[in-house]
Amino acid sequence: MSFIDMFYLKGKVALVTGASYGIGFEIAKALSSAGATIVFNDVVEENLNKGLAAYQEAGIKAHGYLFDITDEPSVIENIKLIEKDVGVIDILVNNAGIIQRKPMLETTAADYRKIIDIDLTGQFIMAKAVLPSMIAKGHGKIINICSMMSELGRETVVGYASAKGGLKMLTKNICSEFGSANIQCNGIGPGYIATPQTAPLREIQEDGSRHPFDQFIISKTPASRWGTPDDLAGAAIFLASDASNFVNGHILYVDGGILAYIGKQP
Ligand code: NAP
Ligand code: GCO
Repeated sequence: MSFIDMFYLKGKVALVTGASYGIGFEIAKALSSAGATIVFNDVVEENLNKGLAAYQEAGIKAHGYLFDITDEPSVIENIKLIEKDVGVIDILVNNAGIIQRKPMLETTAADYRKIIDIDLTGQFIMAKAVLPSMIAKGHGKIINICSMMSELGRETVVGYASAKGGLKMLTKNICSEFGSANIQCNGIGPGYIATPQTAPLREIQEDGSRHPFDQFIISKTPASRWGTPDDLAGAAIFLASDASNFVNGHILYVDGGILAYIGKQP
């Protein structure tokens, strides 16, 4: 297989969830640059429309669908629509997700259930919805967007870390159950990436100084910088392409070295 053929996604349909902006949008752009047809969803119509405009501005004819990844009947209905409108999904990127930052003792069971529902159960629902057609087609790629919190805990993100830890094991389980059907299910574990989700952690303080957490992440990252969503492009193309056909159940951390590093001495 030539180098180009190994990474080329022409003829492949990629569904990236929650990809109107942020990490999902950049991953979708990357897969499009490798030749894939892009489908994405959002749960807020206004954001879906903004996403469609952003893809158009980037020269990408993306197909947008409005549905909540936690609503299984709606997911099933929309996957059928996508298969009719665009084609069978070859690549699923489970990107959609939320975070809630609150001390555990202030986190209600309802708070916790909501995070688990969106950041873990939603990914299960999406994978279950696309797997039958992937199996029938004889191949498929599922990429779950994990996190530093798939490996590490930290105060105030108990629900998120529980979900992302579970997402690592969902990835390994899909690998185990469907590897024989030529389905590869892997994860991307981004480090700290500058997106709307982490904007509160990077706010400039009243005295003009950087947010304490911002300074903390800089000290914990060998690359001494936050990641940007396009830092994830290469990993996404690799895990979506034939170049990774013998990679399965793996979480590829794209974190600037955070997980390898004890942190800069204060
Ligand atoms: P983001 O900017 O908050 O974007 C999240 C996207 O998910 C939004 O488009 C949002 O749509 C969508 N979404 C939320 N709930 C949904 C639902 N129930 N159904 C469908 N779509 C839904 O987040 P991000 O920073 O790009 O992160 C994307 C993924 O990477 C998340 O899974 C996150 O946990 C993970 N991650 C982020 C970082 C980081 O540092 N930023 C690092 C590691 C992992 P609306 O805005 O319309 O609600
Ligand atoms: C937080 C951040 C992180 C990032 C990401 C790191 O509050 O700690 O939001 O959780 O989103 O998951 O990999």
